Amino acid sequence: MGCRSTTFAILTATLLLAGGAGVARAEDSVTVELGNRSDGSMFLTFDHRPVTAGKVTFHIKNVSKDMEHEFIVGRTALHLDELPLTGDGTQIDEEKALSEIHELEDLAPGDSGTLVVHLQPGHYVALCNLPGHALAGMATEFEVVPESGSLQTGAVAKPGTVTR
Ligand SMILES: [Cu+2]
Repeated sequence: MGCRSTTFAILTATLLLAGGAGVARAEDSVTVELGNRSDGSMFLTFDHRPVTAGKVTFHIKNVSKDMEHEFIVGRTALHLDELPLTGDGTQIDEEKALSEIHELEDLAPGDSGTLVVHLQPGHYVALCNLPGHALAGMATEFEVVPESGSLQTGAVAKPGTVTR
């Protein structure tokens, strides 16, 4: 009996330590490129995925020479091809499609910007929602996963879904 309660006490202490460290350390940084090509196609790329939950800094560069873009991140249970469109069919209906929306608007050609957010584990999309841009390729989906080694459960990452 005495032995069991000692084991329990050690386990509890370990859980507390791991939890505390996870909260303090979780930090990820994602480099994002926004752009468009001469054939009319457009892109929004991440340098890595999945993204680690916690504080996430997006370093966003509009590499276009001739077009303004924007960067929007939102949480959704839907995949890219399931996102509802606005009435005229040129934009994602952000209000209907996304929750926890963060955005960096009005990035002129060649400009860079930073967006710092706190993300919970889950499924997210990132897009440029200027008319026609998401449908031309400026949308991607990604998973936010608990920090490896953390003891959070219940948000198991799905296999990475990569759309570029
Ligand atoms: Cu755009």
